[in-house]
Amino acid sequence: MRLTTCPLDCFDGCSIVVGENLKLKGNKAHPITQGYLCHHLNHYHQFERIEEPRYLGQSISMDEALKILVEKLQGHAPSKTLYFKGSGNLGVMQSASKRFFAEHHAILASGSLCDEAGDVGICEGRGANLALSPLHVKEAEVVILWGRNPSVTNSHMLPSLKGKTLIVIDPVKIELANHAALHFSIKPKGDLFLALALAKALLHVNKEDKAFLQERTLNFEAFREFLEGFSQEELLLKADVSTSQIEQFLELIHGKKVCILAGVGVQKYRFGHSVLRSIDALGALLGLFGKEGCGVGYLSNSGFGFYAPFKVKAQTEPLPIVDFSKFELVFIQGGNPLSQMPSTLNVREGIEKASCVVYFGLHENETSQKAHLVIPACSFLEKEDVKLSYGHPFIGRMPKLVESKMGVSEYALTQTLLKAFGYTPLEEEKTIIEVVIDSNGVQKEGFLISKSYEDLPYAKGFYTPSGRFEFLESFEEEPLMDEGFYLISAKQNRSLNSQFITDDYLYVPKSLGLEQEDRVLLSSAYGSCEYAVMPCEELRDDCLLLYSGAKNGNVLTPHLMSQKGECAVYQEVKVRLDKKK
Ligand SMILES: Nc1nc2c(c(=O)[nH]1)N[C@H]1C(S)=C(S)[C@@H](COP(=O)(O)OP(=O)(O)OC[C@H]3O[C@@H](n4cnc5c(=O)[nH]c(N)nc54)[C@H](O)[C@@H]3O)O[C@H]1N2
Ligand SMILES: Nc1nc2c(c(=O)[nH]1)N[C@H]1C(S)=C(S)[C@@H](COP(=O)(O)OP(=O)(O)OC[C@H]3O[C@@H](n4cnc5c(=O)[nH]c(N)nc54)[C@H](O)[C@@H]3O)O[C@H]1N2
Ligand code: SF4
Ligand SMILES: [Mo]
Repeated sequence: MRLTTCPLDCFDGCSIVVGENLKLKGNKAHPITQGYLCHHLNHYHQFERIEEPRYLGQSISMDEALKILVEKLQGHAPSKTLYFKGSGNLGVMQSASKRFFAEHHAILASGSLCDEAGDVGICEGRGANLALSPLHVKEAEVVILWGRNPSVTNSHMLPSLKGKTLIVIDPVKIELANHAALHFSIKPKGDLFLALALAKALLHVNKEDKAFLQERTLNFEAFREFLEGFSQEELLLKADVSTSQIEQFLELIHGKKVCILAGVGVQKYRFGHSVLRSIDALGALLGLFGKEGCGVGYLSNSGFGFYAPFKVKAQTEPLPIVDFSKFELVFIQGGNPLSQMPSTLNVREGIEKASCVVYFGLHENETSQKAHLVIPACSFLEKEDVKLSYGHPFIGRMPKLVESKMGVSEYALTQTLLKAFGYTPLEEEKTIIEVVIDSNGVQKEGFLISKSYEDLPYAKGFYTPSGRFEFLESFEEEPLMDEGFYLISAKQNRSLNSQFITDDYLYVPKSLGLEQEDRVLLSSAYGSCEYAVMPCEELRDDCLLLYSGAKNGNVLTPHLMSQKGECAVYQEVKVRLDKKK
């Protein structure tokens, strides 16, 4: 039996049995995968790959492509060369190429389009961001889905939600809201205020976990004073939640084992780090950390505790707002910035100014279409790698199972560049992988897991300098001034961001009276664009929704990044809608 691991950007890090003709099946023996995969991997071989390298639209050989890449790197100053990596494949070896670009003194795009703002907030309070795996959540009695949509983004969590009391906090009535005991149809960007309102209400009825606060937190009294600075009315108004809903919430969780599962939805705003910190503060008041069946989980730091073989020192530019026009040579690996970065018009203008754009990826997309040099990558079945998951502690080996007929691996491309420039070559790839695994891996019940999870997360202490949980004591609010609708961006079942099958509709509330396929013009401070409409009942009246990966999904999103974490802030914007005649 040949085993590998799904490379995609997903909580589940599925273990895969590879059969004849590379047929992919979920590993039945794996505690998380439980024998099933999702749409992306079930149909993996149906999606067309880039089969040939090309330069200026002409097919060329791989040798020629790599030769041109070397010439371009020699012909442009390192300070005018940008390295940009997306999240098409989350294997550890994907970052090998960073080693070359750092040694070459090129500029590296840093930060993320994804979860970094929230990660900073969690690290401020807990010192490290550990996962709550489905095996942990299974022991809970109440699960709060806070801006996270497991039926789409984390399907291997679903078995652990069966029979639990669910509370959903989401401006969209997601599928699981139909099975929830309570759904806060929260106003977008209202989460920090809701978390503070719940904290105030909990203290008011004297239901906080006093022993936990005394023994395991640093600055509870300062947090209590900070809370006193807000009126409950004001907080509830900002979240658009009623007092009776708050009472219902407290009743549902009272005396129960509670897991809060937070997603990226809550932190697509400038103060995203503070939002996660406020949710964590509620978790700490309830004493949820370090206990069976309890906790607060987010997208964790998958590499926590492991040796990072490609950690480099380099000059950086923040990725979400990087100005491509400042560069002559742009190297893009495993990403599709022309679809996925915020503020597409800005991105397009910048990319069009660069004299050479290199796209190194698996599939054709908006970015490959604009690239001068296109280099096909190996798929995950065609190269050596290892996956550390952001949703559970299992380590997933990814051995090379077949020779590639068309692509080059990130490792091989990097070795070629290092050699051409006379830099020190990388160690053997299998050696690098074993060193990473050995640095923090341990066998448990027949599976390799991260040592950081031998005990329950945070059971032995927090990773802060004080060893205790640290509450937030301030935040900087930046209200959305513009009139108009909130524009929600969420994930969709059949796409993985812009990969696979995207859904291009603009979802609008039924109350607008629009019909399916009606055309509307949306405008924001960052651009305007026409969309075909799909009315839907699941949206608040003040919200519109475009799925991640939708055609023109980022024309209206802001050219901004989070206060901390160099993270994109897709929802820090309001948009105007005009019906086309
Ligand atoms: N099928 C599929 N799975 C995926 C992905 C995919 O594209 N497709 N992408 C992967 C990636 S890259 C990531 S980062 C994860 C993300 O996983 P999730 O965090 O689950 O993903 P999202 O759909 O972005 O956001 C979750 C929810 O947040 C809600 N939301 C939006 N704004 C707010 C708000 O202001 N407050 C609250 N409370 N909720 C809000 C949205 O309506 C949505 O239901 O999923 C991964 N898994
Ligand atoms: N409007 C809006 N925009 C968003 C989001 C949103 O919710 N709304 N979500 C954001 C989030 S959370 C994320 S994570 C980003 C993701 O944004 P990107 O990182 O750009 O992700 P994808 O669109 O999946 O594109 C990944 C590319 O990687 C390539 N690829 C796949 N496997 C490999 C490989 O093994 N090697 C190489 N070299 N290439 C490979 C594929 O061809 C694909 O084109 O999008 C962000 N953009
Ligand atoms: S659920 Fe996630 S990890 Fe599992 S096969 Fe699908 S994309 Fe891969
Ligand atoms: Mo993401």
